[in-house]
Amino acid sequence: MQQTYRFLTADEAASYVNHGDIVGFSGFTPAGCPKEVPTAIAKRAEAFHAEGKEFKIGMYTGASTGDSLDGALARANAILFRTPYQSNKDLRDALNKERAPYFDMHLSSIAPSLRFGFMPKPKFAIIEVCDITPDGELILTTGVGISPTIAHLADHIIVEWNHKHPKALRGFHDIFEPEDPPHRKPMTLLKPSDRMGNTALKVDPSKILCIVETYRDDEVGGFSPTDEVTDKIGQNVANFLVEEIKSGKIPFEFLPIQSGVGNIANAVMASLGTNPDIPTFEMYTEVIQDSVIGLLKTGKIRFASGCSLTITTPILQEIYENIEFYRDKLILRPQEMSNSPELARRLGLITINTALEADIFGNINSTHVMGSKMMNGIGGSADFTRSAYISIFTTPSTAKKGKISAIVPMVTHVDQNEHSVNILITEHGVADLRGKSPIQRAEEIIENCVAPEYKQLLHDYLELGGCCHTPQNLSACFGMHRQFAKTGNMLDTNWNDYLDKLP
Ligand code: 0RQ
Repeated sequence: MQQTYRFLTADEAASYVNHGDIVGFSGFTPAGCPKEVPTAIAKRAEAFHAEGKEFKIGMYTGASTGDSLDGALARANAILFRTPYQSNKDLRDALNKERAPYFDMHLSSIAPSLRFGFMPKPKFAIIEVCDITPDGELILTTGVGISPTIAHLADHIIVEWNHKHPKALRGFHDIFEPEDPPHRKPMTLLKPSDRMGNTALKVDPSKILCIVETYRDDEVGGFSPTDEVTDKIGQNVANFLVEEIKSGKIPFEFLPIQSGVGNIANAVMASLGTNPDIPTFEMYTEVIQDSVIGLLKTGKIRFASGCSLTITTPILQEIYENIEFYRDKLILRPQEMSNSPELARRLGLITINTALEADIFGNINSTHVMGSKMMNGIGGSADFTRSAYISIFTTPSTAKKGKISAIVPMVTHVDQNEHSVNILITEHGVADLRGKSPIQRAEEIIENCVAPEYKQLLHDYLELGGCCHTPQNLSACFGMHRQFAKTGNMLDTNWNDYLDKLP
């Protein structure tokens, strides 16, 4: 079917969205997210609120988004609910103050949960494209996210045609949506560069409500320069992998790498890139950051499969100027594929993600500061960790100028548990948790990963006389956190203050 589309302004498109509507947004991280219509919806919400009327929408995204989406809607107090990962300061503030009900989900689970009817289906899908055909072929931009599923489930599709992205992006995507059980077939990829889907997202053109044209950069922030700590963490990761190859635990031809987001992840990739003993490699990951592009250019990375090009504007511009160089080196897929546990296990991924805190027994908290305050969300870390060939977590050994130890007796929130975490790495060294009992893991972590000034405190904790296989002391296990709340410094902890005074 050939369709003649209506071109509207962002405000005109937003006028179709009403209080209580549920909206799915394209993209993954700020890459590939719509920018004009979400801001116009936020303006509409503010106008309704000024008249004393309610206006809030339910929001599904791929992961975090840009400020003109999450930031604008959070500031407008226009969020009925929001899932999954987020990293916008104003949204974080809103959800921690309970102004924006938020639930955190594994990124691979959003699209199937919508199809299964576990969550209400979206009425609108707002999708950024770099091209569209009259028969409903959408060429996505830098992030795929949950676009295939929201486009297929929504009643109406609003297209943001962003001319900043070249039409030549056609060919960089591998768009596939699996059948649901009991009709599910295997995802057939055997290596990161295999394909199984289409280059375009095919939708029913009669569902396209309108097109809003724009010319806007992705809102990807820059990275802090690496510092002594992140450099050391990166080197420790690289050296660990080199030793694993030498010992034959990782095959000599190496395995695909998954790496999370943020400053530490960027530093880890830089170290893998410069270590001469790390062979050339491929990535099967969710977020392709600036550092990966540098390594594609040097040839250290041969191929990168991801869900998004979360790339700063100057580097993205450079990609677009040399787009043919990247055509056989990059691929973007829906997060149901990029984060598929089935594929992570089959491809044998080495997964590298970041913790806010870890405990001495190997449990990881990546999301909740002091057990309560949501940072960003679990993202794809568990999609990969549980199915990895080797799962690695990295963290600086301390935070807040040494007043917080990132390694504590018991994490205040569990995102990954001791059964899934193989390796913990800080700037001080590597704890190999494989094949060790809880007490052996605790000794390995304290010896190799904990900051020197916290070692005795944690050794003493192990001696407190907690019972049994995992010797937690239930009176004292949060003593370091409670001490931070009291004096602002975990180093002041005296275990005697936290033991029950039993008769
Ligand atoms: O706060 O900026 O106020 O100083 O936490 O810490 O060191 O800048 O770390 O940018 O690499 O982010 C886990 C949040 C790390 C991220 C997390 C404070 C610290 C600082 C941030 P300030 P850094 P990064 C990929 C896969 C989710 C799981 C994952 C993340 C701020 O990597 O969201 O990997 N991961 N998913 O001072 C209190 C502690 C602390 C602490 C650090 N123990 N207690 N505050 N901080 N440790 C994501 C996707 O799937 C899209």
